[in-house]
Amino acid sequence: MKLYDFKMAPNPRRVRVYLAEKGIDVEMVQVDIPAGENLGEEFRAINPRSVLPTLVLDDGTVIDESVAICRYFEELHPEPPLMGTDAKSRAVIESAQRHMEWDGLMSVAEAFRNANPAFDDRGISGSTGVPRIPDLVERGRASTERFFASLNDNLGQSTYVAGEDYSIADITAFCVVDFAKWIQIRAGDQHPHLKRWYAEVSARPSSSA
Ligand SMILES: N[C@@H](CCC(=O)N[C@@H](CS)C(=O)NCC(=O)O)C(=O)O
Repeated sequence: MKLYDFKMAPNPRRVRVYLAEKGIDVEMVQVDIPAGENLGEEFRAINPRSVLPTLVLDDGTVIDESVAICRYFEELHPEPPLMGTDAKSRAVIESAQRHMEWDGLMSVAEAFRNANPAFDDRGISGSTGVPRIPDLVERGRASTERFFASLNDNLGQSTYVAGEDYSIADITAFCVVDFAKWIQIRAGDQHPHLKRWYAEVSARPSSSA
């Protein structure tokens, strides 16, 4: 089994943090996104979508969505549970994790990619042919600010993003909050609950994965 990874990118980081929380070791192969290695022939033969992370199982099966990769390991290594333990907790955690992804990760990515000339012909991750739209930068920044406010409210109601237990929703949120530093958006005094939570999750050993 091999996990194609890129240390600097937020989606691969979600999977690395998840694996660290579980104590699972997987062989990793670095694919340099800024250098365009994910767009080269060699990686495209493995994954024509050109995205990371990509997990390749020993039988050749390719899984290239972060949460699907985590789901695969969750089934094989249920302890400690990071995706819920029964119908209700699984649904609540999945819902919260999607909020972190759609409202948070996509917003930061929109502001980051559309501001960066390196992505001129790669406005959306994956292969080329999708123009960057600089006008979307402000929209991405506004929706990131909205996300920070709503995450702060969420964390005013519960210890963790999806309730009283640490879960994959916290992993996505943590990676989003760090990714937002790339667009110079950080938690401030108006986000006391977010700051309390961030201090705790960033002290976990998995945060350096
Ligand atoms: N929905 C995918 C998104 C994967 C994704 O967009 N990965 C980025 C890195 S964070 C990527 O591979 N980008 C390649 C590129 O921009 O060329 C997931 O959750 O894993």
